[in-house]
This record gives sequence, structure tokens and C-alpha cells, in this order.
Amino acid sequence: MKEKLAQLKEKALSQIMTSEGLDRLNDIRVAFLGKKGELTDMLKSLKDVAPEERPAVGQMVNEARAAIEAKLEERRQAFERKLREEKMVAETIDVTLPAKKPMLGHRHPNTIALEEVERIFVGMGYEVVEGPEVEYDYYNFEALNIPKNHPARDEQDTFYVTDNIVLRTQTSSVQAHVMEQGKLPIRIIAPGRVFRSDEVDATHSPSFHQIEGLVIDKHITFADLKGTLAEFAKELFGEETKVKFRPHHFPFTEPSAEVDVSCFKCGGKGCRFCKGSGWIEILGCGMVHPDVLKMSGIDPEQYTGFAFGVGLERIALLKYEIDDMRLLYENDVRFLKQF
Ligand code: 2NL
Repeated sequence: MKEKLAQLKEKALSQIMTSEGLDRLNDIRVAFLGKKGELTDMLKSLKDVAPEERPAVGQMVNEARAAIEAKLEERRQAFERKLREEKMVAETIDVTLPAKKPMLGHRHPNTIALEEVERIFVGMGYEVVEGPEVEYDYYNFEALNIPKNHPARDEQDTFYVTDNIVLRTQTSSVQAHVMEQGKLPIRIIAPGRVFRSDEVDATHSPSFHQIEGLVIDKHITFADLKGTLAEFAKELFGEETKVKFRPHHFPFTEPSAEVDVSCFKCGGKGCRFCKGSGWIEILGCGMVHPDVLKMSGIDPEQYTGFAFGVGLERIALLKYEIDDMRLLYENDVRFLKQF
């Protein structure tokens, strides 16, 4: 019996020492110490041992049990330590790695250009006003001296919603509302989306953006218009920029002009950018037509004013040297993230 006990103990200890994994360790515990385990069996057969030897053999069984349990515990702790270490290695974080940069959005070139133009005019005391994109024919055309059958209506191929409602072709419609409200003087810019039934190409789109300006007060002259736009051009394109006013015609202004700025690439000498001329066209303007003032209830004998209209996309394309307007609408991140 003693012999068998010693063998059993050795067998258990060696199995424990060579076991791999916590599951296997538990199997060994059940095989030796469980209800039907080998050591438990041996404890049951203690009754066959001579009574005088029972205490000594019983003590040996207990010692064997204690030794096996101690070894199981030792092995279990070793496994757990190993698992913990493996986990630590696997989960190591290299705190010296450069952090992932969060993706940052960019302002659209149109937005940058708009904010720049707004900054300039707000700095000169203008207010920014907005109005609806869907507009009555009256505010888009009639109030601006463009009656039905006027050829200007064909130039600005209009999207009609109904017979007398259109998608605005210019933000003058917003300014027509402000004039009609009758609070004078007026010093505003009206930026916004406008619509014209144009085919898409490098310089045209059926929907683009315009910024119009309007000043109405007593004693406003063409000199005020020239000074204002000269200052605007300098702020937008640089202190060296010169402006040139060429006679033009718009139905809503008289006299009217188109304005060129000296090429900010070559300074006016002529280059690829200004197509050799040294000048770049940027806007249209003029003195508000007396009939336009009258139509809004403003007395042209007392008040005069000037107005101008500039294409936002045109400014953005020029300032950021973009050669195709379509890039502004495609929202390709590779393009947008350059600004
Ligand atoms: C252009 C020309 C222009 C105006 C817009 C205007 C507005 C009112 C009264 C009179 Cl309420 N005129 N706007 C005047 C001259 C030119 O725009 O070529 N824009 C891109």
C-alpha cells in the first residue's frame, strides 16, 4: 500500500510538471483527487489495511494529497503568470509611435473667396443681406428695368418655376427688396447662388454664385464707385493692383462699365495668365438707373447710387489659379484639401 501510494504520488507529480495548460491541469486534479480519482480510491481501500497501520497509511494519503494539491497550485500559478506575460507582450502599446492625425475638413475655395470679399466690404461699412433663390419675375427682372421681351432675358436663360416665378438669375433681386423697403441710405452686398440655363464647361455652370453690391445715398457719384472698386481690387489682389473701367451696357445701370484689374501675375506686362493683355476682367458695375430707383419708390432727383456684380467662382478661379470651374463642384477631396 505504502509502495503504491508513493508511486501514485510520483505519477501525479510528474504528470503535473509536464502538463500544458489550465484545462489539462484540471483533468489531472479530477483523475487523482476527484470523487472517483485514484487517490480517493486509495483512501476508500484504507478499510482493508490492518487497523494498527491505518493511522500511518492515512497520514501518508493526506501527505500525498497535500503534496499533489501544492504542486497543482504551483503549476496553476505558473500558467497564469505565463498567460499574463503573453497578454502583456501582445497588448504592448508603443507610446512613441506618432499619433494618427484626425482628418480635418477644408473650407471650399468658394467659401474662402466669399469670406474674403465679405471681409473687405464689411470693413467699408457694408451690410451682408441674403434672400430667396426662388423669386418673383418682378424682383428678378421688372424692378431692375428688364421688362418682358427685353433681350437681356434671353442672355440670361432663365429657369421658370411658373409664369411669374423664376430661379433668380442674379442677386439683384435681393437688393430690389431692400430698395423697396425704403430705408435709406443703403450700403449692402448680396451674395448668393444664382441660376442660368447654361451648358456645363470650364467657365459655365447652370448654378453659380454672385456677389452684388448696392449703395444709395445723396450725392453718390461715379467717383465713389471708382474709389470703392479700386480699394476692393487692391485688398483682394494686392496693393499694386490697378483698375480700368471700360464702357459697357446693363439695363439696370446708366452709365455702366466693366472693370478690369491689372494682372496680379505679371503686374500688367502681359503673360499667359492674362493672355498677354496685362488686364483681367473681374466685374460689371454702374450708376443705378433712375428708372430702377423710381420703380422702388426712391426719388432719383434726391438720391443716386451705384451697383456692381461679381462672379464668386471667377474670383476663386483667379485667386487660386484654378483653370476649370467644374473642379469647384465635383468635391473631389484630393482637390479640396489643397486649400
Ligand atoms: C455682372 C454685372 C451688375 C448690377 C449688377 C444692380 C443691382 C441693382 C440696381 C442696379 Cl438693385 N444694378 N446690379 C449692376 C451692374 C452690374 O452685374 O457682370 N455681374 C457678374
